[in-house]
Amino acid sequence: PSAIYLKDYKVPPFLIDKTELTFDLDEATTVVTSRLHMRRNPLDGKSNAPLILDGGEDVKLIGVAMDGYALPPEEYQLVDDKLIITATADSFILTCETLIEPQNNTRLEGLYRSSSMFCTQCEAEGFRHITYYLDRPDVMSVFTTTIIADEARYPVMLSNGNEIERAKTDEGKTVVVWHDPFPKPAYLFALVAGDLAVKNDLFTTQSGRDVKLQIFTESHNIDKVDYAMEALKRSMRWDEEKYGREYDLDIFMIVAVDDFNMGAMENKGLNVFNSSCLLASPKTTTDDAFLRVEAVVAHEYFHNWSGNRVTCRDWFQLSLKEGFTVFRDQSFSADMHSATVKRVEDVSFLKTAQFAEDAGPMAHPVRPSSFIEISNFYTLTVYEKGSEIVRMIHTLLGEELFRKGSDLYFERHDGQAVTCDDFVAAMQDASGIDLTLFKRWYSQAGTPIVTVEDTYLPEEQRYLLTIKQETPATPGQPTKLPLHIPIRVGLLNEQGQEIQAQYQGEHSTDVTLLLTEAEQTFEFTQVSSKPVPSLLRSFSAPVKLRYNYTADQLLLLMSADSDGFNRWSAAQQLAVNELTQLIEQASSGQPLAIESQLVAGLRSLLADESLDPAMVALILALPSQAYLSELAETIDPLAIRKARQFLKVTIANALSEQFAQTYQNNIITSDYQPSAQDIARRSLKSMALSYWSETSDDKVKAAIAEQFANADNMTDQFGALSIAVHSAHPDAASMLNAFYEQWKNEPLVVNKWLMLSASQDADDALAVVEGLMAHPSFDLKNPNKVRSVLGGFGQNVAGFHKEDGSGYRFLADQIIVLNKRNPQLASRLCTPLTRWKKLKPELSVKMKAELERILAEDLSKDVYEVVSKSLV
Ligand code: B3K
Ligand code: ZN
Repeated sequence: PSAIYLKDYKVPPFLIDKTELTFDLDEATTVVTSRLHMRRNPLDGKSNAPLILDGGEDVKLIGVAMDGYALPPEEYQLVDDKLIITATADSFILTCETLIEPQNNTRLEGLYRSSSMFCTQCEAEGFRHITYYLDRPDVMSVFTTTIIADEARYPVMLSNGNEIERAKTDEGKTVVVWHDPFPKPAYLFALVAGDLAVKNDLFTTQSGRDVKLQIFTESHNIDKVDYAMEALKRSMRWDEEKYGREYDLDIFMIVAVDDFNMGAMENKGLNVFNSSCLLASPKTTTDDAFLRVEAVVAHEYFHNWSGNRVTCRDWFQLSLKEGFTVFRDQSFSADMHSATVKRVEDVSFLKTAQFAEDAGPMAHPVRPSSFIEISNFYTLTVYEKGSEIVRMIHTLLGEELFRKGSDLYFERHDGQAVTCDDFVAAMQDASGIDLTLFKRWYSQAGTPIVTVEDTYLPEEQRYLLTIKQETPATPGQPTKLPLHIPIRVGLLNEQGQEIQAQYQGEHSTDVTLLLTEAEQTFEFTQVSSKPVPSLLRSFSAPVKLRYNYTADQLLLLMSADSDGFNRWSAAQQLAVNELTQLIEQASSGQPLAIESQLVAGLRSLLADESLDPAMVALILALPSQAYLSELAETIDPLAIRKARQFLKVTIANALSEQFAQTYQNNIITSDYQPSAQDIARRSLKSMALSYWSETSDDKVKAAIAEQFANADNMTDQFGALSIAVHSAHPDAASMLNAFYEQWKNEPLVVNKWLMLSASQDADDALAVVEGLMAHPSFDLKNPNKVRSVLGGFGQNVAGFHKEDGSGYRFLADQIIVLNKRNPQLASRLCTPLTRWKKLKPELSVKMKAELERILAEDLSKDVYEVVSKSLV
């Protein structure tokens, strides 16, 4: 397989003004007929370029005609899944008839079956598995879709836009015609047919238009869509208020499907969702999952403008729509709940997972310059770091100018397929702020390391911050240039009060320093006492900050910083410092011992009743195994686990009574609500229980069992179960069984059971996981199930990282099995193996050997790209 490059971009030689599709759906073969109204692209300039249409090995061509003339075989060629026609007029109608077999489509790209329905997934290049087409985002066309099916089995037949016709064929089949007036690329096409239940609602837009809202699911799930419907309406209102964006069609539909490769898809007017990101009910859904449903509904809805009305010119520009839309959904969730909590969660995820990606063999810029398989570039870098870039623009411009910039962007490019440069240009033109240097963030991979040193000059009352930046080399980018980095800073005195210093002639307690060079010194004046700097407030840039804080300074920031984010950040740093010592001890076989300063900080934290319980819970959460692995020079998984466990037990024993009390104080007696306040209290309650479970207090075992048995909601029930499993509660095994028996008819709950079961610490962990894959509830065709078991196993530190390499071998075996069946899923599963270079040598060689074994197989492009790049 070979790479394609951004620098080779050329405009399409042909355009498709109108696309008319007819699907004759059937269990055995589906016939797709397309009528494409095509013409040569005037911007291409060449008058004789051949017409080259994209197809797939699973698409069987029956016939092709031009302006009604059926082309004989010598007038076209089929080469490498492409249909090539050499002689064409300047404008013509191309008709193609193809046969596909959705029931055999295990890749879940193109048209496929999930349970008893037909559904589609076309982004990025799935449409070519339906029919021959110019399957690229800069070819935008007006679609009319005719669906023919047996109404008894497929009473619901949906596509993009509005339903314009419904009739019967002579054979008694039903024909439904949909028309979408907005030109769109093929990746936004969707079709769904099935026997589905629907929930209807209505939204009145700011200009007074009524939009019909519909959510479709299999009938047994229709009682779980109310929350998503409300979230949709909140999203629609928010986009009007925050961005001035109104919905544009008369109908907006969402369909839930069980077999789906990712979270959801923003097809125009017809979003298709993984049921795990749509269905929610108190008894079956945890708080986290409620919040995720709300965020994903919002994200897909927001794409209607950032993605659909203005789309990407080519797939290298993916972050144009994804980074911006993630920023939009993060801001929405922040407005709906607590902004600080949301920021901490997002940053914690970024620093754990995106930083690891950016430091590994698959590191790439937010706008990659090449790829082998685009599906591999739906990454944390494109999404999450992409969102951080938009957030930095927001920080540099301020709320008002940012809005002017987004207004200009939507107005200027409505109906177009554009680039990340176009986005930045609109922001720059609307604000007058020069973003030329800033654009390096799009093209340079790797996480910058920002090192801060300070000097206080008491006689002159001056305070100097010297800040250096350096970005480590990444694959293909050995040298790096300085970036434009906004660093929000506040200064605290030794009592923890904010210092009103002068910076550039102005008094402020919170300034944004603009770092643009490799090294710069920033000067504050009228600084009356030696400050403790609060650096990178709200995580104003996606960088690794280095400043030698003392434990006392961190304790001060943790208890007194006016920036809530930095209070969390200080606690994390303190915990990281202590864990680093412990990890070293564990790695070198010493007995573990620590004089923990963190304990004192956490004691006052638990005593402070003015704090948001959700923030207290976040501050109590020790840096994760994954985050500590990211920070480590060399990863010793078991040493990290041991160190975390040791610190957790130390804290638990020191504060045992406080945890017991905090647990009691946060029991909610009223009915379950997924509201910010209640979610916050449940999260603190669960955190307290988790610490408390590490003590020898004999009351805690009963508390866990009682919460498990009597919970009226999944958050509490599953919370108790997880704590029981991870603290080796004597009833853990019977609780796991009871949980399965109770929920075996709810696949999304069974997934949680699979994940937890796969993650449990046991001598025979691998056998347990193999057992799960043979369990009647498991299904290799269902990506959620595969991810639950293998994802759970990935968190099973002792099982996955077993010295004999059996954990790695097992994962590699699964990747090999899935490689051909579902390349996208298989490729995602490779991620843990791509970290082999950082593992301690004994494990590293074993992991590498598994990658080599995979590489020796006949691989899909997806898996080939990740595995071969990881071995370089
Ligand atoms: N745009 C889709 C992702 C499609 C992934 C294709 N491999 C979902 C989203 O980001 O909203
Ligand atoms: Zn998206």
